[in-house]
Amino acid sequence: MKTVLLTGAAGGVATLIRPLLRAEYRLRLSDRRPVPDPVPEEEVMDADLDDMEALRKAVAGVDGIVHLGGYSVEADWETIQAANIAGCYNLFEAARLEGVRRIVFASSNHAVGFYPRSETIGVDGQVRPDSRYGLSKAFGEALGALYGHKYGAEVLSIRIGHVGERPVDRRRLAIWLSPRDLVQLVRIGLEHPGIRHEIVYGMSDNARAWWDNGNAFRLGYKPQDRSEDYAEEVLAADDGVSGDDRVDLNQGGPFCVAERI
Ligand code: 15L
Repeated sequence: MKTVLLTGAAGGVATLIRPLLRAEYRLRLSDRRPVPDPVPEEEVMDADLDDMEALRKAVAGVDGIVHLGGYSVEADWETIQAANIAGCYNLFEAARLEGVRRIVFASSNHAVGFYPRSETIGVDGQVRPDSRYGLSKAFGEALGALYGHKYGAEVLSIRIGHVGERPVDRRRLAIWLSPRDLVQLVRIGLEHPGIRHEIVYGMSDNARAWWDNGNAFRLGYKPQDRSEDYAEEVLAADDGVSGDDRVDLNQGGPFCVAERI
């Protein structure tokens, strides 16, 4: 069994996928916060993303890293800069110094949130961040490209939509990602041979999608879950109208106007 470091292990996304991942991988969990309910097969190693020494220890000896750590919504620059810019750099650098090549980076749809919902986008266009948070995710993707092409890392950046057991509102019908579909993408990132840096969209089989996920399909992704199965219920509960076109017409939704979320 390969050993995989999961950063941000105390967060919501990690908590949803840990039970599925540990069926396939020996997990090492790190976070600055206490990790809830570790099981005996999971190894917990506290590591703050600003502590290189702790990060190198957390990274040493693993076969791959799933980097979910950092700040996961919009915030002031100091917070984003420390957690998602410097923190992400430190993680990639610790991996390089410890000889760990495989990194799955949790990017976000907010790296491209200012594309209109009327447009279907792939992964080759310009980034169009909708927030400081989205900007930091674009930075993380660029780090993946740098470390892949310059230092021989093998990086998959997943532009995650919204991970949950089910889509929770109209916008999320387009961008929902089930936990087991995320695990499938993570597996591709950890196992697919011959990648340098690839970007895919983290979404399930969503009929209302704004993203062309051809690159994920090329790498073997076959999503198992469909947001349309929940559409009737979701649409009845949410008309998707906030009254602000920047929110309602852009892919990033509320991140397009928020200073903090
Ligand atoms: C994200 O990137 C956030 O981490 C998550 O909390 C959701 O808000 C999601 O985007 C979204 O766009 O719904």
